[in-house]
Amino acid sequence: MGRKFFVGGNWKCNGTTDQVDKIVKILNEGQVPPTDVVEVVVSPPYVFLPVVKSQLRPEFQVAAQNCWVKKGGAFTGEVSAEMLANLGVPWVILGHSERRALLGESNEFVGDKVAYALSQGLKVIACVGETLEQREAGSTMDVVAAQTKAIAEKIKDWSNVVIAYEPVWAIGTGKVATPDQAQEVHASLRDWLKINVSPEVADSTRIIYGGSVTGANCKELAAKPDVDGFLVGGASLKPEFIDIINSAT
Ligand code: G2H
Repeated sequence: MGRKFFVGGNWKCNGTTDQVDKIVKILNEGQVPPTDVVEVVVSPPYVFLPVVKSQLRPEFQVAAQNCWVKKGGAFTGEVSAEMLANLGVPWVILGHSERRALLGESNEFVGDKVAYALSQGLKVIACVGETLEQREAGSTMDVVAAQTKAIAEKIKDWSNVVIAYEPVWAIGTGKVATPDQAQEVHASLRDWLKINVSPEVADSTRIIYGGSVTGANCKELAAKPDVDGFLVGGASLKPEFIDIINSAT
């Protein structure tokens, strides 16, 4: 299989310059496995990207938490994929459920964003996931498949895409999915890719889990065959993020 473990830290809308210094220090001093074992990407708010990129240990990369859907121009308040590429920011998180829910980003809009970011040379962490209502209605896989399909319709090359499965009910709630719940969706998503994209893409695309991942629950989740890493929110601001990186081994 050979899918390298991937750990992303999504800082969301958090941090002051002092806090950023502290987090970077923790990241830089932590003992972690080598880069052939785990890929680590941290995602500070836009304003801190240049400073974090310049101070972070070289084997860790940075990601933006969003970017505009097309070429920059008269779009007040937006940041374009070209700008991120120009700053040497290699990754971007797109389609996070907080943006889907709070800012009304549709599946199609997220698909367009993923395609445009890839076209500008960025790598994408594309987020999918169902709400509690959708899970209880038995439509988890329909929802996740529709979100993935909207991306699949817009892109051909999946080599620079990581899919983050983040059940909305588990995000920031302390209610982590059980390892079996995560494995079930990851395996179904991989099957979906096999049938609808290609067996090669299904085999090589990393599907990571996000939603209340901590130092305490990461090991069991990481042991599941289709869990290829994590997208971590709250715990990525704390020293336990180093433990989560170490769950790669
Ligand atoms: C899910 C996750 C990071 P948290 O959004 O993307 O956040 O770990 O705080 O649930």
